[in-house]
Amino acid sequence: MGVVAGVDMQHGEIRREEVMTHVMFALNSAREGQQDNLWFYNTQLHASEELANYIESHMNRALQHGEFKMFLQPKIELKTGKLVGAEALVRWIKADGTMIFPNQFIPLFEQNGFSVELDMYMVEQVCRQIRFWMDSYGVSIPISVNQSKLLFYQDNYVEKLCELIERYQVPARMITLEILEGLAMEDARGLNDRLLELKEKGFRISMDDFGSGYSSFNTLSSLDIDELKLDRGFLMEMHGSRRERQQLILEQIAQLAGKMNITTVAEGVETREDEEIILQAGCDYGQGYYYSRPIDAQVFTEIYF
Ligand code: G
Ligand code: MN
Repeated sequence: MGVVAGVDMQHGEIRREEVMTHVMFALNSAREGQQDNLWFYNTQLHASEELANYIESHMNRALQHGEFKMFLQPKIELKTGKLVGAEALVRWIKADGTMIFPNQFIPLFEQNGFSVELDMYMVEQVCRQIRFWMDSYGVSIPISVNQSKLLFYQDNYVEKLCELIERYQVPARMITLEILEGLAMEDARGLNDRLLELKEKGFRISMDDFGSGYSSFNTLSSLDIDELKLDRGFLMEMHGSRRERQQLILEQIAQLAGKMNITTVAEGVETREDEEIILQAGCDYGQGYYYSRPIDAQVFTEIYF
């Protein structure tokens, strides 16, 4: 099948070299996208390529210069309304104050392997924060941190984590490691061995975004996890004719988890009605905009400590 590339001239005066760049770009895109053999250069396509280039050529420097900031989002106990923990979420804030969104850089970092470094950096920030709270207020709350599946293929992963909690003198039980259930599909037994090792050291394990992809109850039976985070999709589907069924499913999952000594956290609680739904369903904790957006760690401290 032939490839036809064209240049959309609507963007005004384009110099000749630029036209060539755009044609080459359109050709490349056409070759990459098998399904579509007619491609026009468009500015959006170019912009996303440029952003990807920027991200990959600046990520190391950004890490060194502290441009990756830890934001915290509270986790609330539904029965009491009390703060019981927080989730650490990374934000890339450039020197000029503008932000690059996680959905723009995380997928790239998963591809180029940078997630390994960034995630360990975040664990370190979490340790620092817990230490700071303990020193300044005599109390602390546990923090959850997202862990890329790439980490589980690193031989020294557990050692590195232990080194960090040792350095900051933070009890392992104050740290919850959030993993995605997709990991279990690849090698459930290998993964569970790792999880058991981590649990033996005292870390808590949480399964993130449960119910979002090809979830399977097998993961629940084969993995020794402490917490289930129910994907916000559950709450998003909670309307109209689907509502009763969704409510039933949520209830059953919460009940099953409870019987397995697994706590449940509902994600994406945005309204009072959402909270009512998850409380009815028997979930233990809630997280979402209804309580707070992820906020700068310092602001979080001012509000909650
Ligand atoms: O995959 P994980 O659950 O770790 O991702 C959390 C993401 O969801 C964060 O980027 C956070 O900003 C976002 N988030 C947190 N609470 C809410 C919410 O109530 N509604 C929506 N739409 N997004 C949320
Ligand atoms: Mn998470």
